Amino acid sequence: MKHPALILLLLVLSGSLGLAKEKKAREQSVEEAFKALDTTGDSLISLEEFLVGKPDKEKATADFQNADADKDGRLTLEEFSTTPKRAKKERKKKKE
Ligand SMILES: [Ca+2]
Repeated sequence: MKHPALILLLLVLSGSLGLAKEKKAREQSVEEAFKALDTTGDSLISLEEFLVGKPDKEKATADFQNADADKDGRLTLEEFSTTPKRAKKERKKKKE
């Protein structure tokens, strides 16, 4: 005999576990994308590395320059992973 309440609880629990996993997976995939781009393995992405496999070099160069917060011509994992947030903020600023 099954207990509906228990099943519901299990569903809720597995749902929130799934969300936590998803968040972790997202963080991991950013790190993985970073590592995939970092062909020299120095934990920095140069513009040259960043452009590998990007069909639109002009747009990719602009993205790179947006992400390069300290303008040293290389992206750290931090700069790389915070890019979407900052880009969103800048778009908002332009609208105002
Ligand atoms: Ca930089």
